[in-house]
Amino acid sequence: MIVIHSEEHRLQAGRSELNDGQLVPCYEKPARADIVRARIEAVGLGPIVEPTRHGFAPLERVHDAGYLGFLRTAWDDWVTEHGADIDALPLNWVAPGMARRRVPRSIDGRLGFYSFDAGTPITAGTWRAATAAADSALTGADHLRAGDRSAFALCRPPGHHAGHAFYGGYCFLNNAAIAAQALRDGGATRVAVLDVDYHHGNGTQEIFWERGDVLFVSLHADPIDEFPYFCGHADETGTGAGDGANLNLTLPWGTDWGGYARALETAAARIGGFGADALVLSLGADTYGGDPISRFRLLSEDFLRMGAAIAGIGLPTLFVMEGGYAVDDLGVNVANVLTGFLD
Ligand code: SP5
Ligand code: ZN
Repeated sequence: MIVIHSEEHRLQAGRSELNDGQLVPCYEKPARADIVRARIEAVGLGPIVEPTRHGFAPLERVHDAGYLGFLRTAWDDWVTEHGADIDALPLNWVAPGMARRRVPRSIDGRLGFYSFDAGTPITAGTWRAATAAADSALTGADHLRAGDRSAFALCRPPGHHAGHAFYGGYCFLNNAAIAAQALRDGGATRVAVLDVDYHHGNGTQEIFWERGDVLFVSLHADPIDEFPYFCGHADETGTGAGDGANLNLTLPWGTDWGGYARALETAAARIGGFGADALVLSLGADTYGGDPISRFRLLSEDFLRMGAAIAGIGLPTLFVMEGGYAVDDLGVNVANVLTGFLD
């Protein structure tokens, strides 16, 4: 399996995120991608190549032009206002009933306008790291279009919480959605996205909410208890042309492989009935029992079973890296999914 990865990921190295009422060191850090890459090399999964640059156009197929413009200059605008010694974090958001008609001029106002949490710092290298990750996903999509059965985009920062015009959840550009759209634009009639990250892929859901040509299926911790809290419920099924093309399979805290495997069978059956030409797999390994911010109980060996179950869907598959914060075990867990898929 070809692996696409850029060293530019390390340009995103935020200092702190707001968690439990305090600023704590970012869970989403460069060591995550380094350990995954090291394990992939150790098991000889396949060649590791640099992404090719795809430019702005495929980003604009998924994201709002104003949002992309904001993201590109946000750090410089922040530095002008606050200096370069502090990462950019938002401090206020709109509530229901408050007007949201105009984009603020102030960088603080725009950070709040385009975000949904205080866990996702913008730094000097955020734009370059995020675009390199999107280019990795797009390069993976190119390989599927050329006939590969699978590819792994080792993206960092992750993407599935980023929507058409918002960032959050450590995500800025929705790498999986950008790749899924590129597959459609490259000739695939229907594309399925399966999201196995512990957290609901709210950005991907939002982007394809009214689309009948892209099926979104997500297995995640029930948002009644867990981030991102405000969406990901089972009764969210899409609207308009997308009515019925969104499936949320919510699972309780404490879920182990038994409960997870049953939901994965349901997901596979739905994808099988959709008639997709390709599958984009949002691969978070924060379902692991050792994850510091999550509450499922998968074991490292369960990720082999997960990979085999994904292979059973029988579609050309682009894996796109999302979350997973138990850094020491992340390489093994991610590589297990990929080797489980190939075996
Ligand atoms: C890509 C991805 O996995 N993003 C996840 C973002 C989650 N951010 C919020 C984490 C809140 C964790 N709270 C845990 C409290 C432990 N005491
Ligand atoms: Zn996650």
